[in-house]
Amino acid sequence: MSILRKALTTAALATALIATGAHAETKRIALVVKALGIGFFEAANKGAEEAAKELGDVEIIYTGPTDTTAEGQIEVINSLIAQGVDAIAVSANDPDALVPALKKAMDRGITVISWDSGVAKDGRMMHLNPSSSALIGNTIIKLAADHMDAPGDVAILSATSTSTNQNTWIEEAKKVLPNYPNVNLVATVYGDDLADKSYREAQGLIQTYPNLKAIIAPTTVGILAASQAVTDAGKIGAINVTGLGLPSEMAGAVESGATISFAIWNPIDLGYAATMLAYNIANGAKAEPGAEIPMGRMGSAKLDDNNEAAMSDPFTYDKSNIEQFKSIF
Ligand code: RAM
Repeated sequence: MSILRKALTTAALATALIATGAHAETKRIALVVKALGIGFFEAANKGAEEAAKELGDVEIIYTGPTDTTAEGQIEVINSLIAQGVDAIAVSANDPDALVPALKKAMDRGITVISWDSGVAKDGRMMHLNPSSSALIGNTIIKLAADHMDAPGDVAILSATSTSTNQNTWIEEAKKVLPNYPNVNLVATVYGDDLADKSYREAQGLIQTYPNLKAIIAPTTVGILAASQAVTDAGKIGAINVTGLGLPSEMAGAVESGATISFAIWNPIDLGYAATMLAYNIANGAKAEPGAEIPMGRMGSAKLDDNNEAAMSDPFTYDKSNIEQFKSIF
């Protein structure tokens, strides 16, 4: 080929790429969250954007329904399929209800993973847990027990009744109850990760159980609402609110004493890791038992027999360290 011909061919190719927007190589990864407006997921999105910046050829589509329903997520997923995104990384409001829509996505060649709150095996290629579920279950009970010097009533304020992650953690928490004789679990109620419903459910617990010593909310929305309800009821010091929260949202509750301590993993890291996994699988990494899929600065995810992996351990926050973390997430 003459030099002139080659130059022309290259120019023609460049023109063609510009004509298609030169986006042929860019991966569009949708981060589908339980609902918009939840600080935990906004922090995860920061991590997803960080991963996209590092990778250079990724566009993040941060999306989800306005409330925490499976129906809302199915609509979102169908629209992502219509848009022809490259990957969907979902935190599910229900383990089973999303499966048909996600199967359809996979049939069309879209990479599908779940993270945070899982989808049943048939509906995703892999699932990224934030930590070991057994460890989280034990942690939330221990957080309550550590501040009880006598037996007392304890209640759980969860997210939705179909939420995969909270249901798994509660199941694990119940298994370790015999190790914590002071914890008398009296009820589990659901605030649906809505601030007002969670607040009302916490108020209901305070009224129904006069000997309540702790409320465990394994949800960032629930723990914040419960600490507010305990504060408004004048019960600081009598009822300790604990569970999983964000330092940025819980600093006031720790300061007032409504919450002595709580735990969480880094949600920015979780969004970052989920994005890295979706990207690598979309680019050909095989999600199969035993595989180790890279997650950038978070190391790699080693898949178990269910194609699941865990990111890192939760960390406990209290008066001694919350100031340091409240500006981060
Ligand atoms: C809420 C959501 C999320 C959960 C955290 C702890 O933000 O329910 O799924 O992981 O709490």
